[in-house]
Amino acid sequence: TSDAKGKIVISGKKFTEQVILTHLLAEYVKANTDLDVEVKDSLGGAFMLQQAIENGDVDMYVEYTGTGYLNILKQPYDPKKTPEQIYNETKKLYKEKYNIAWLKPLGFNNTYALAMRRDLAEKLGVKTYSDLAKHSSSLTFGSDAEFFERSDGYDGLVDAYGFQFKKKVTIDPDLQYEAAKNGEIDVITAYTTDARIKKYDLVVLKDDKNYFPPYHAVPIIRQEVLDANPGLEEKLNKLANILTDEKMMELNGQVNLERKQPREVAINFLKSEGLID
Ligand code: PBE
Repeated sequence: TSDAKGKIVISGKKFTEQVILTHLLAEYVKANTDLDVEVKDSLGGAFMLQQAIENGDVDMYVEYTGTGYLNILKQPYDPKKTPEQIYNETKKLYKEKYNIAWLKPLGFNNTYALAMRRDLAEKLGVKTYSDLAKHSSSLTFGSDAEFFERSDGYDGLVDAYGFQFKKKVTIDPDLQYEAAKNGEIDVITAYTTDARIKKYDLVVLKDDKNYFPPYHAVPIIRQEVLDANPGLEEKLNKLANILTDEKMMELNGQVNLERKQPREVAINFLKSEGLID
């Protein structure tokens, strides 16, 4: 019936930051709208989320600009483009192709970064990806399964820098920092908002050929849901710029280092920002 409460399904990918953001969106929508919120956290990777939002199993989740641009839209990356250009083009193409709206960015950039133990990096004198290429044949490389499949992933990276790693390892993205610290893997694809980089004293190397694009986090939502709920877009856009790289890293650390629950971290953050009571 027309007076039935509308429903919204909020989802996210399967790593700590995404679980926090899933709950952040869900708690914000619960507190600020009449919608019934269903949470489907840790659904999978970018391709699975895209499929789910395209067929309407999911209404909203947080995607990253470079991920949408290169992997979903299959656009070629030109490092001369600014983060704003990448955002604007991604937003436009998603609307045209999928009728999915990109809202305002949350304010942080979570890029991949090759990282290694400080003692190893110093011993080899490695500061940049080009330095790393000279030593790659004696080093092991680890990343999550998705990275080996992505357009901005392993194959392109190896082409760009001429890496010849001794061995490739697939590992859960939330376990790679520990594996690097313990010496099980030499080089990992760290996510730059992960608090374990600092905690474990890993060195982030410089992507001196600008292989990786910007990855600004942005809530994306089916346009039909916005059309059915006047005022929703404006409310969701109050989340614009509520985070920074540092703040997101701190929230990730509350889960990964202090063992807090992602939902509790999201709720406390929204309260501290005055976005929920
Ligand atoms: N990222 C870096 C990836 C994972 C870490 C945010 C660009 C992504 O989910 O697309």
